Amino acid sequence: MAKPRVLVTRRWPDAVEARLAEEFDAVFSEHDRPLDTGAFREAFRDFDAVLPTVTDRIDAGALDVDAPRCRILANYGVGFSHIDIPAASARGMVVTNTPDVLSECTADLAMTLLLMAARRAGEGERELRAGAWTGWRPTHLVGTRVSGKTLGIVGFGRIGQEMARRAHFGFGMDIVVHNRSRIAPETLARFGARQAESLDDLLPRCDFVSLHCPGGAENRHLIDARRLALMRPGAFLVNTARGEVIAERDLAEALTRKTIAGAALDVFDGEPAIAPELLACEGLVMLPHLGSATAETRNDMGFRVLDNLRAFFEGRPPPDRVT
Ligand code: 8YV
Repeated sequence: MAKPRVLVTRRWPDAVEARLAEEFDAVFSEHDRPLDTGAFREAFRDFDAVLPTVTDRIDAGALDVDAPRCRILANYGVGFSHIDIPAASARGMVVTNTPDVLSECTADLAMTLLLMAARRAGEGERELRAGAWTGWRPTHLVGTRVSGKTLGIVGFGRIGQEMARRAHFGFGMDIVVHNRSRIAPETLARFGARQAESLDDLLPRCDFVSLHCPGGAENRHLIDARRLALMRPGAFLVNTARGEVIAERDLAEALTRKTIAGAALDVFDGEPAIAPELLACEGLVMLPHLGSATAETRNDMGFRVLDNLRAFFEGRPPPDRVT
């Protein structure tokens, strides 16, 4: 039997590409750039599987293909708000993702961002590299203590729980969570956490707020001017989830007016373009979507995609089906 024809839209780690090439008739992106609508339509006609990433916007237009050959979109990443799931389902395509394997590294990065913002690490490094450091003094780049403070976690899935573990056991933080469904008391107890009645109830109680909810239409601008105004004046906001969860203009305004103390972002609405308002915020910490960017995790994500493909083409249910 011919091997399934598989399109990999970006370059993946060598070990994963080698395995894909062994097990499938795999075609790897020539240019390592996001595909456009036309390229996707062609791919859905020519391939049995397409393996996209967060940079591939697969909307109803891209999926507007009669009788596509493609039967599975095996996404390299846990978030899938870049794929129009109902449109993919209507074309008979299964969608899978890569949960679990990136939870720890993404939580590590969220903790890094939280610490960088609180301790003004980005400002300090920029000052030093600019040759502007004049030496130690008691009032120089004084930040905010992290240990023992209250952390609000928005979205208490796998990544949110790993964040809670780090913050509670590593930094003695008090954890409050907001989640769209009720979290079992024994799960909360594992992280010394309690669940807030609502997001509006959580925000005023926290010194730090870290976002770990999905993106997409349902959470677009979940953090807007009204909710930023509910945060404490000394509070910090951290986002390793999706850029669209924050109304970026409102955040820039809150930072400029100092109605909150700071923020740290790994994801942006419309990335890789960064809103000029954000770039103008001197104390804002920004990283280029590095949440899962470790060699170990990027390999594990790839092998997780392989598990899903193998199961699908052997007629078994793919373990990480999202539809
Ligand atoms: C991934 C992410 O690296 O998995 C996700 O949802 O945000 C990132 O950490 C990226 O999405 C790869 O597609």
